[in-house]
Amino acid sequence: MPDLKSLSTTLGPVWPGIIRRYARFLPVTAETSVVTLLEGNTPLISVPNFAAAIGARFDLRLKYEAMNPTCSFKDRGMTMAITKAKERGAKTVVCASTGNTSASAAAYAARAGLKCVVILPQGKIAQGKMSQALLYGATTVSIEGNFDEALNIVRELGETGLVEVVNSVNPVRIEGQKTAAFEICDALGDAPDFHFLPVGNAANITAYWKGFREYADAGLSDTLPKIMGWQAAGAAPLVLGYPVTHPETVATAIRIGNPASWQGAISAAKDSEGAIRSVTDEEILYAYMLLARTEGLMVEPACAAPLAGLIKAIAAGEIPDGSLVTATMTGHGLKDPDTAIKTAGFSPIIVQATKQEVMEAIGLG
Ligand code: AN7
Repeated sequence: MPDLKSLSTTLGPVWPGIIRRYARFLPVTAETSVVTLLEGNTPLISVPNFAAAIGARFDLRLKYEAMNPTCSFKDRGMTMAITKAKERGAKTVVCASTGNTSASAAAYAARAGLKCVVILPQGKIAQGKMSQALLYGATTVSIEGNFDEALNIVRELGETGLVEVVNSVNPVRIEGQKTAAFEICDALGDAPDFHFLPVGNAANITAYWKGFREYADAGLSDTLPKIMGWQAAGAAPLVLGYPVTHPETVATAIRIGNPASWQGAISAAKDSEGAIRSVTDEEILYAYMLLARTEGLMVEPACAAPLAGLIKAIAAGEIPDGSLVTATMTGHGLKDPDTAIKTAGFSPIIVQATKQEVMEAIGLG
């Protein structure tokens, strides 16, 4: 039996958060006062049951970003954005959001002692995300409009010079988010053959491609993956080639009609020899439930877009046998309990508090 001291040695040093871990790739110095909730270091989970269920003859691993402090990948960008906002002496940060950016901004602003304002599309924010913004204490404004309109207002607020914008139009957000690609390479010893992810405002696909390239340039990985981005069919401007005025999808996280990082997304797909495509809400919800029921992994609907995309890519014969495929699960399923309950398709069985009634209800009576 190892004693406690050698056990803690085996476990290695405490994870310091993404800025300290990957400082050499980020716009920080030794003097930077880092605002962190120890985000990053999320698991890369093998999903053999799901892979078998969709007929995959390759190794599939999910980067489970739900394990970040606010339960989405946004924390990687937000530790950077809030660190830099504080460094510059900002007092107030502001963002537009489909829910996860606002949850993350509100949390990191609370941590940093900054005021946070979030602008949200009314009625289109999943309940878990709304609960986060409110409990972290952000000034929360719902507009009678969509995300794209909220982002336009935020850009205008930024031009007043009175507030610091922490949407991904702030380039340090993408710097933080690229660290997820570093972690995938660290876990695998190289880049995967394909990387699948959902696409909304298109910062994350831009960030992953930047991260994979920087790691290869630094000699820390040998290959580059094909980047496969997936939009919801009702909100697929990058697939259509023009902005969508009234985006609609059950995956409210990616209900975005005019992505800010449009060009970054197109370059990622083109330069990596990947693609950006779309899947229907029906396909999204099928993959969402299949992952939960085959692997016990709960993700939010947006994450199921790349999973549904994978099913399509398999059908099209696009993934060679024996490939190594990764996909980002950007946010936790608990963010959107309403869609989970609706999609599950059944309700609890209500019975009297007796053994007999319970036995009957579960088919043993
Ligand atoms: C779970 O929170 O845009 O393509 O305002 O929450 O980088 O926008 C969220 C986006 C994917 C898309 N998955 O990433 C916001 C917001 C989840 C998300 C995306 C989002 P981007």
